[in-house]
Parts: sequence; structure tokens; C-alpha cells
Amino acid sequence: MAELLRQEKAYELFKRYHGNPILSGDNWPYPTNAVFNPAAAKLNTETLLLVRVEDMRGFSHLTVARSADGFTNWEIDPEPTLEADQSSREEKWGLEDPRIIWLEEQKQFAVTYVSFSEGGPVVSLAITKNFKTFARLGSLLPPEDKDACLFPRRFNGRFALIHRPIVRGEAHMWISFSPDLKHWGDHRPLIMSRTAFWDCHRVGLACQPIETPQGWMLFYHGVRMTSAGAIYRVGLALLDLEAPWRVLRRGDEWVLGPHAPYERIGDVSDVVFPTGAVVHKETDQLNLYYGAADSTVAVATASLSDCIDYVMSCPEVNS
Ligand code: BMA
Repeated sequence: MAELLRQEKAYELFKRYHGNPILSGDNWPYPTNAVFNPAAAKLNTETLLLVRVEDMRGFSHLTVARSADGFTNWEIDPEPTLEADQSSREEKWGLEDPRIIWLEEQKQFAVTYVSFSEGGPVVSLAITKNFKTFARLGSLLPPEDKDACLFPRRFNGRFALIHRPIVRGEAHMWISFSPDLKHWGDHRPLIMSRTAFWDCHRVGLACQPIETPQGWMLFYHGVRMTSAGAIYRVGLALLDLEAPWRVLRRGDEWVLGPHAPYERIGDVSDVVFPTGAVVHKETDQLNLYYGAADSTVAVATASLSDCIDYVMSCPEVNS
């Protein structure tokens, strides 16, 4: 019974915005195939999305869209905001799936994104104050690696990065550490895919980690392969506040999965892929921005305190 009650709570956590999808290729100021998987941040009072835009070669770049309320009247940069550096072999086939975090010490935003190199996907880092000019710090770890985000502050003097290397064909989430954002080590497995569950084939970070008094709330995507293809859903875990390599809780069930028509049908069907969140502490509202079916951008809202209650009711993890 307790299991069923928790599943009901999980099911009711998020409400899809009635105006979804909020962004599609039709809104774009220049030709695109698809716009999806956006990073999100609050910039002054605005919501800023750094959207993955796929062109008609199948290569992606990143473009900023801004809105006062985070739902409507998006102002989109007239040209790509961050494009592959054609002189760099790491970025030969484009930039994908960014995540944004505010680095407290540097007083700058850190954008981690996937650079598609000839040798496979790698995680790269760029720093910016205004999303107009970027300092590119290059690739962080060898391929194949994706789904990365920094934490906003150091732990015992070191920066921490969640990422998702592919090893022996397996896709688990790892955490690594660095004294300077350049040299990474002390790599540790963090969240593993789980046999038989909805997240049995792959897991990877969703949006940036969200700091709460109980710990870091960690949304992640999980994949199950079926005879009809992969299904991408979203789950919730909680990491220790001062030792984020420790997983405290992890939900058994997903909290958001493909259900609406725009999530079920698209370039890649049955995909809900969050890559950004904005928290409005004053109203306890969490806006989760996601790519829907690798075609459009959608948003779902939740109460932050309900998410915390839910994750605190999830099974404890010994790690
Ligand atoms: C993942 C990433 C995402 C994509 C998802 C679903 O592996 O490549 O960019 O949205 O697959 O196709």
C-alpha cells in the first residue's frame, strides 16, 4: 500500500504547462529541424533558456531564448549564440544538451555541454556572465561522455562534476573532482542503471542539481529499451549536501514520462529529456524545462516542497 501511495505522489508531482510545447522550430528566427533539450537559468528577473537547435545537416548549436514569466513571449537570439568552433576537432559535429549552473566563487555561469568530436561525444565547459560572450575552457574528460553539470560550489576545496561516461556499453552516472576546473580525478560511480526497473538500460543527469536543506535534489533520465524502441523518463534522487558523492535516497518510480502527444511523437518518439530547471523560492515553484520527443521544448511545474517530501519518502540508499 505504501508503495502505491508513493507512486500516486510521484504521478501527481508535475503538471504540464497547458501551452506546451513552449518553443518549436516554427518560432525560430532562422531555419531549423528541431529545438529541444534546453539548459535553464535565471538572469536578472528573466528566465533564460539555452536551447539545443538542430540544423538541417543534423548538427546542433545553442541559442538563447528569454522570457519574463518563463512560459510565454520568448525572445530568441536572431543568430546562433554558441556554435561549434570549426577549428577545434572536439567540436566538429556540433554542440548538444547544455546545463547551466551559477558558480558562486567566480560570479559567472558555467555551461557544460556535449561537443561532438570525431572520436565521440565529450563534455566541454564554457564560462559566461551574460550569455553573449563566452570563455571556452575546452573538453574535460575523454569520450564517450555526456550529461554533465558542475555544482555551484567546492566541496573540501574541490569542484565536482556529475557526468555520464559510457563504459563497456553501460551508461551510469559518475562524479569527479577538480581543484581548478581543468584537471579532473577521483572518479566515482554515483547512480547506476537498475536491472528490471524503468531505468534499466541507461541513466544520465537531467537538469542541474538543486540545493535544498535536505540535500541536492537530482533529477535524472532513465532509459528502458523495448521492442518498439527506447523510452526516456525522469526520476528523482537526493545527494548529501556536503558529500554529494553519497546518494541518500532514490525513487523506485519515475516522476515524469512521455504521455502528452508532443512527448510521444516526434523525431525520437517517447522522450522526455529535462536539461534545465528554474526555482522560484518565493512561490515554492519549480519549472522543469525539457526536450519533448527530440523535437520541441516543453515545461512542467511542481512545488519544490512536494518534490522534497516525495524524495524523502523514497527508499534510503547505502552509498
Ligand atoms: C540521448 C541524448 C539526447 C537525446 C536522447 C533521446 O542519448 O543524445 O540528446 O535527446 O538521447 O534521443
